[in-house]
Amino acid sequence: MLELYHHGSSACAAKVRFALAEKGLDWAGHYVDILKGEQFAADFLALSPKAVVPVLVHDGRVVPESTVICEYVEDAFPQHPIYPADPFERAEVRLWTKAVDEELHPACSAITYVVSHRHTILRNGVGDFDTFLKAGAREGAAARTLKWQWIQDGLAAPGAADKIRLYDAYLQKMEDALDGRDWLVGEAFSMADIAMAPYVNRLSALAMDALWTGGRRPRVEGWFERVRLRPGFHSAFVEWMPSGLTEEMLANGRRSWPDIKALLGF
Ligand SMILES: N[C@@H](CCC(=O)N[C@@H](CS)C(=O)NCC(=O)O)C(=O)O
Repeated sequence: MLELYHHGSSACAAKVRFALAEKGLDWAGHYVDILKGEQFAADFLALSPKAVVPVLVHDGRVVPESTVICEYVEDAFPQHPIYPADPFERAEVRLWTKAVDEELHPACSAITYVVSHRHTILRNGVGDFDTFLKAGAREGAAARTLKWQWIQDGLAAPGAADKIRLYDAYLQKMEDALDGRDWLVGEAFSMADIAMAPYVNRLSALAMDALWTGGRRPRVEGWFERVRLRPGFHSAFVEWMPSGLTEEMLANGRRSWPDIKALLGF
């Protein structure tokens, strides 16, 4: 029995849902509303001391961290492989997943919070700084302080603009990698595409498709169209979005677009 603790708009949770769908695996969900602070409930913190989704529980055994979860399900359930057989291509896939974990995901958190989630969280109630810090104490004070600044100050928060420039640089890295090929690694769809899909989809969810459409990054545009046609895309990315949040993120994204465009210089 596979159980997934997840949230509808979480990029790392969507990555795991996409991997599970592509591998044809069934799972039972436990929905953790991270925009309402449910990640700080004692029973969830016992599974996820950093207070983040996703967490997989397989027959009672706990596997945190989205990339580790995807590697685990590939090892535990070899059917419909999402990692290539060739060792060099496997290394190439891991370079993408490592980049996501180390750089792109933190950049995605920044843009998502400063453009949209801050408005939702402020409306849901964030309390004062001390309460906010204490709620996520296990996550580390530095990460919590950064989130507080994104929520309070938006795009003016320290380092937020740099993270958005880094995000844009990753789209260019994809454009370069897709030269002469349909997928990011080798000839076939793989975990590299699964790992990057939530981050392109996030920009689309924030109405920022112009970062690759209109001739700006045509290979990324074609890639995203192919990704959207994958059998697992709808269940991973669309079905779980909380009602109202899709529209809210689009509206917030459209409002911030002039600032993002100016920041990226186009
Ligand atoms: N490295 C972790 C990152 C997990 C993470 O940042 N999860 C976010 C959603 S994408 C979360 O649960 N945030 C809750 C919060 O920040 O309070 C992974 O890949 O699983």
